[in-house]
Amino acid sequence: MIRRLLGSARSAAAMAAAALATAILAVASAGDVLAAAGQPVDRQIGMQDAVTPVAHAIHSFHDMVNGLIIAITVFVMILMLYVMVRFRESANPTPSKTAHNTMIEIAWTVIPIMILVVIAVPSFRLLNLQYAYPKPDLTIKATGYQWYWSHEYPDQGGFSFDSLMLQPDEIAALKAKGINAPRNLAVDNEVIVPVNKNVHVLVTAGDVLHNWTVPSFGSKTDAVPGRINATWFRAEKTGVYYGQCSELCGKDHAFMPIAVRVVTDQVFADWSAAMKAKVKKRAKQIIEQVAIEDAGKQVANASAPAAR
Ligand SMILES: [Cu+2]
Repeated sequence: MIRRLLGSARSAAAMAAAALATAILAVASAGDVLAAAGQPVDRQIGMQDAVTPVAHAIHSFHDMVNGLIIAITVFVMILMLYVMVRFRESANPTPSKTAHNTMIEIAWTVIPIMILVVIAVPSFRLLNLQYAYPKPDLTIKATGYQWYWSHEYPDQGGFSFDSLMLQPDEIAALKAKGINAPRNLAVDNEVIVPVNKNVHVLVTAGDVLHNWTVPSFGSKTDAVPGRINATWFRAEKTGVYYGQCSELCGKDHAFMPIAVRVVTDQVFADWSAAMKAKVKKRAKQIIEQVAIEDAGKQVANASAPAAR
């Protein structure tokens, strides 16, 4: 009886594994088609594209745990269906009086422990990647206020600026110039960082709790008044990456987005020099030029999806 139950459990496990493989393929292909870099898109299912080592690690950890969840759910579902059908009253009029089975009890204790260990190892590796900060090439201080972000570049001469969400008329003006400016995400002064450089972001707040988040970077850090938290990223691709305050902070919580533009070393050096010299108009021109080029690239990519 027990042997037969174990045999059925084994075939159920094989079926669960097959169902899992199909589900993972479905999730992976949907995520590939419907995810985007830097900002959400209509009918998106997957996460925004990962462009930093931490975001890549978060995505693969997510996929692994998701696979385990699907496998366990399918396995339990198949077992329950089997029990319901095989041991229904009409098919099994005299129920077994078995109350204990040492082997099964050991198995259902040890297997979950092993699953937790399998989850724990990459989980701690990911935590270490997030919090063992590599040597920074650039440090930025982000301060959350009700309801905007202020960004300071302490190792670039200490210049700073506020980043406020653009209003509809400002967005229309940028679009007229050929710059991509998504509603509720675009800001007047973007955070500018060089590509392939370790950037530390020191995050704090000036009034209430906020949270500095950029999904494509895998960065999400609480901004706490009187305290400095830190996150880091190394963006692998140029472009603009958006995020939003992710700690409920009052009536305009939804309207204090974060926009980080990743540029080449040369553009960053030019922009930083203009900011240091307080020639804000020149700095703005440099970034607008890059933004027009980036928007052109996005249009080209969108019209040639097969080239991705
Ligand atoms: Cu906030």
